[in-house]
Amino acid sequence: MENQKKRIFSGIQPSGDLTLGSYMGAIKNWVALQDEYECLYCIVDMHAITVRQNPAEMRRRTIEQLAQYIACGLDPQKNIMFIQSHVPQHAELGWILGCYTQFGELSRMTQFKDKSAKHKDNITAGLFTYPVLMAADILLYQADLVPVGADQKQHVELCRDIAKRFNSVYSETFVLPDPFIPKMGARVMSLANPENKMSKSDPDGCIYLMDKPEDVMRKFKRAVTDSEMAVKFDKENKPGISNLLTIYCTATGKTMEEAEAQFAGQGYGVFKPAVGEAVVELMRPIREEAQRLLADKAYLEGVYREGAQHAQYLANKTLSKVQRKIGFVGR
Ligand code: ATP
Ligand code: LTN
Repeated sequence: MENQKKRIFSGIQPSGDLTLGSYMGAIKNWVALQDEYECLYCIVDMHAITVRQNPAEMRRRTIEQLAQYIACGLDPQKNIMFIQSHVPQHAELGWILGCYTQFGELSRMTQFKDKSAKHKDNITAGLFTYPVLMAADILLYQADLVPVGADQKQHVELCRDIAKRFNSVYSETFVLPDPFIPKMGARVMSLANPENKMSKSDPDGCIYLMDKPEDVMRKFKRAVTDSEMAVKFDKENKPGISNLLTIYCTATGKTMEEAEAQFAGQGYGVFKPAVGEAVVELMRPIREEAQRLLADKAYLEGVYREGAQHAQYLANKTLSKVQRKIGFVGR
């Protein structure tokens, strides 16, 4: 990490199995950017516990998620891959940054509003301060770029505001990060309910990266569309078809014009299975490689242990600078 490359940080919560949404919105771009940047890719288990998790399931998913990161094409030799809770500096900086974040700012976060509406019986302080921990994740590593889906843009903007505020009080300390949001695939919608984002904690209409081909095909054949016949991109009036077209283009690399031309005059009965097949082919090598990697737990353990060590080294540099600036006595 001693060269001049710009830095990337991103993470995904082990709150459910990885989905086609997290692949197209985030991981696909992580893979594309891994040569150009120094990258840290994290499994953010501390974020996941902001809503109740089953402990055994979360442990399983955390390891599987690492295997899936690698299977998607992230090279452990090139990238630092680690588990958030293995680097306690995240929590320490998170506390400090919380003292530079306004209650009002956190109250305006749409993810908090959505999730607190969904988990009415468990609206914890952790759910509320979630974006502060996310800011700590990013700022600890002085990341320049944060590749995420569109839903996370607001959190990255808040992170920037917190960093600016801290810098203006104590002099230049943090790099201001930019979100990196893909032009296509930034917001994959649910197949069952195309008005909603495809979300791993909402199994209805969700494609999981590890789904078997027959399940993927079944979900695509059942995807909610409309009562017309035309395979045309029109987000307002044809949200289901527009979502399927976006998935098809992202999976195959075709442009929207090419896809529309390919399916012109054909019914949904031809189009839907074609999208399913494109996704099956996209996911097949990922699923097979993830299964192969999962058979070698010692290898995966080596990757996350080494990742945490490397991450701690980098995190400590920022954390000690911050502690000194705010007036903590050195240890
Ligand atoms: P949860 O339902 O537990 O909140 P999630 O399915 O929304 O989880 P996250 O872990 O929050 O997934 O997101 C992982 C990454 O994938 C983030 O960068 C997020 O923006 C992106 N992402 C998640 N869902 C989608 C989607 N449907 N379309 C595009 N990007 C997505
Ligand atoms: N909030 C993100 C996950 C996340 C993240 C991060 C993403 C936690 N910390 C730092 C980018 C950078 C989400 O996807 N729900």
